[in-house]
Amino acid sequence: MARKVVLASKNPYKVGEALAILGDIPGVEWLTFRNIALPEVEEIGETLEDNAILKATAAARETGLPALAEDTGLEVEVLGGVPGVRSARFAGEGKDYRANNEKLLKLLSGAMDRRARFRTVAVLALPDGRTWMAEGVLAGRIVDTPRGKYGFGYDPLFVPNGEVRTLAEMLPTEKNAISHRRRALEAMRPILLDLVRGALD
Ligand code: ITT
Repeated sequence: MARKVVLASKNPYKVGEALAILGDIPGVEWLTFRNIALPEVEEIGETLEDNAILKATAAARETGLPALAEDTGLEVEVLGGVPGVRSARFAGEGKDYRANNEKLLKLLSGAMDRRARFRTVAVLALPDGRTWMAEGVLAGRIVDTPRGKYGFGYDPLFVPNGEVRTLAEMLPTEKNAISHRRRALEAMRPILLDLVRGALD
């Protein structure tokens, strides 16, 4: 019988990417916000690590099932790591991607140093309180004007190192092959395989 694992994110873009990355694990039945009620979690942590733990442990506790959550931030070098843990509400509450991008471009106008990185911290939590954590980083730079129609959030502004296209100009399969999210979630694969074969019971 397949093991149910909760994907504890309310962001449909993130859920789509996570399923494209980990959806192939045999023996795991993923439950998402579409078919299970997720707890309201205030993301009050000061770090991505804190918020990922808050989301995963709350979901595992409330559902009684293993839960995987992640928190992601865009860390801009010249801004000292901002927006970082505040990436979702950079321009205020409401997660308006366009307003966030405009605010970032304004802060960076005239800046020569455009280096930035996406950082994802993933946490798998079991209902008994055990947790596992992994990080994934994608380094790149911020362009002057948004480009591309794929992805979400800051993707139209971010060009990974070694690329000329923004993440939003890359096909979803191309983004998912190299992304911060892929790197963090892929590190969870061995633990999920252990879970499926009963090694964590
Ligand atoms: P959950 O907490 O429910 O998972 P969320 O959207 O609140 O969803 P985060 O707290 O991790 O997720 O917010 C991170 C924000 O950073 C998100 O709203 C986007 O603006 C941005 N972001 C995250 N991953 C991204 C990616 O792969 N590409 C571009 N922007 C991203």
